[in-house]
Amino acid sequence: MLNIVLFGPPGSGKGTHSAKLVEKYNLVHFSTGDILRSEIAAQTELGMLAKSVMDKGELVSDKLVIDMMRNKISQNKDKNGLVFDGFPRTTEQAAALDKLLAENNLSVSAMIMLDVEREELVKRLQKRSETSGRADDADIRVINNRIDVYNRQTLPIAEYYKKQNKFQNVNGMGSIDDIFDRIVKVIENL
Ligand code: B4P
Repeated sequence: MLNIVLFGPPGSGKGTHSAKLVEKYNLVHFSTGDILRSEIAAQTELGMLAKSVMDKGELVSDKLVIDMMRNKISQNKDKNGLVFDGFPRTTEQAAALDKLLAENNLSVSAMIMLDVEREELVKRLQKRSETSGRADDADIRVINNRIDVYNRQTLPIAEYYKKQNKFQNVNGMGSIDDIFDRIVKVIENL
């Protein structure tokens, strides 16, 4: 199975390239951001807990996110592969993902990091706010906080995957097609 962790700051193109990977390799897509937003839309207890945290650009609790992913993984262990978009976001989540996969005799094939300059991230998210209806895209202070939270809490995971020899850095600047070609090249060389 091809199990890819697509990694990078908010606005780096994780959602965009996950969709393309799903199409090319017939993978199952897990976006914790999308799952949380659908819980909010359905006004579930989980959604209510997550909403205020997400609106501020902070991270939802590890326990909540890990519990949410447990069933999803076991229900899809016989597919072609999985693409994780926006998960893990903390070292604790990275360790939990390894454990959840191992329980199903699976493992991460590679962690692919999309490297994008801060100025470009802000530009993309502000542009998306025109159509996304996302509160966390609409306020420049929240955008900046999301990037700071990423640098503080999420970026350290790169070391976790480097130690496992699974870390792959991809230049995330340029056109979507060029970036996707770079990602495919990494996967074909695994
Ligand atoms: P997410 O939904 O994951 O949002 P994100 O980090 O902003 O990334 P996203 O996938 O949306 O952006 P993308 O890079 O694809 O998370 C939202 C919130 O949920 C978090 O802040 C947190 O509160 C919570 N959450 C989610 N997962 C969690 C977890 N595991 N633990 C705790 N909390 C969690 O793309 C952005 C835009 O750029 C798009 O509009 C796209 O069209 C554009 N774009 C992409 N590539 C481009 C390119 N090359 N050129 C121009 N534009 C491009």
